[in-house]
Amino acid sequence: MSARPPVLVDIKFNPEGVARVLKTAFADRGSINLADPGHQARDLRAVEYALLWKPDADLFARAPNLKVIFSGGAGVDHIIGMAGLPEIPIVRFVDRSLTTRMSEWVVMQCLMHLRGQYAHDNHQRQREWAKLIAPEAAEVTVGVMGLGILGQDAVAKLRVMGFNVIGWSRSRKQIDGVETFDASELDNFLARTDILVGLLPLTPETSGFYDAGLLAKLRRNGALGQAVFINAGRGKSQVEADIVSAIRNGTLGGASLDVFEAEPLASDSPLWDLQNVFLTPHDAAVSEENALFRHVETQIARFERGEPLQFVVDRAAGY
Ligand code: NDP
Ligand code: OXD
Repeated sequence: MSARPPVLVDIKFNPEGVARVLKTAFADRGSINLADPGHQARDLRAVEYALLWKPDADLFARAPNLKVIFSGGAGVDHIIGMAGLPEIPIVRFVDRSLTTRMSEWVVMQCLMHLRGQYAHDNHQRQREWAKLIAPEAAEVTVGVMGLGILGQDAVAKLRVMGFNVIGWSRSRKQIDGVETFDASELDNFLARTDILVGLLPLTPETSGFYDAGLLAKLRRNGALGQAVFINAGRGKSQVEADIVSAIRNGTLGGASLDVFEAEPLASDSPLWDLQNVFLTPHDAAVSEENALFRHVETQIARFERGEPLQFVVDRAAGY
């Protein structure tokens, strides 16, 4: 039996972690890691499987015989639209560890806004003993946009904390105890939402979506007395100039952003200095390498046994 071609890995994150875990991954076929200078000039023509995160622009020209593309993350906007993208399945990363991490981040941000954590941090720096009386979670409605793998898990965990949770997605979902809205009911959904949580993929429809017009439709007379915007989907879905204005003019009382129009966020962005705004560097839910490579191994094994791949992207929808 001829040797199996190695798996091509072109991942632009955590190069040390990727190199370390690759030593033991894909034991039956090996790998070509394009982050390794010794591999960069390798002939990729025989390669059948590629695991990619923000791949080089010429990758598909160099690897013309791919059978399946694996995304190094849950999102695929870094691949969709690339020149020369072949008409083959694209499998995104879906994994318990990633989902759990995202829900931890979402619940933490909602609780920080609920409990006035920004004000508490300031008081601590000033050595001030200042009690804050927060509403109960049940008095606050969190509206989750995107009810996919991540959105549905976040909804469940926000409910455990006692929040009133509602959800919005392209097609309506049935979730016990949660009022759901479809794409045509956007304004109703926004008018009921005190804290908006964005967990949408980046597609042509969601590009520049969180703008001044949308933020102005959020409820501002709820228990928090202000609307809050939280986004961990994709930064290009938000108009940062509008978020800055909305915070400054009181349309928003606070925000939490993990993703940005351009990453890393420029050091002169006004976002860094805004009151009641929490920023994290796109690490709400990182792809852990062991889990990622295991997932790719599992999917390759399924594919080679003739079973359907899981988590295949709908190319027409773009996610
Ligand atoms: P899924 O594909 O499982 O879910 C996407 C959800 O968004 C679906 O409910 C879908 O609706 C909805 N949606 C898509 N387009 C629209 C639209 N135009 N209008 C209304 N709803 C829409 O994705 P995941 O939950 O796994 O991940 C979501 C995103 O989170 C990723 O694409 C990625 O961008 C981001 N992400 C960010 C990370 C971070 O660390 N910050 C980590 C991982 C992911 P429907 O159900 O009807 O199809
Ligand atoms: C992802 C991400 O899409 O990390 O997985 O943003």
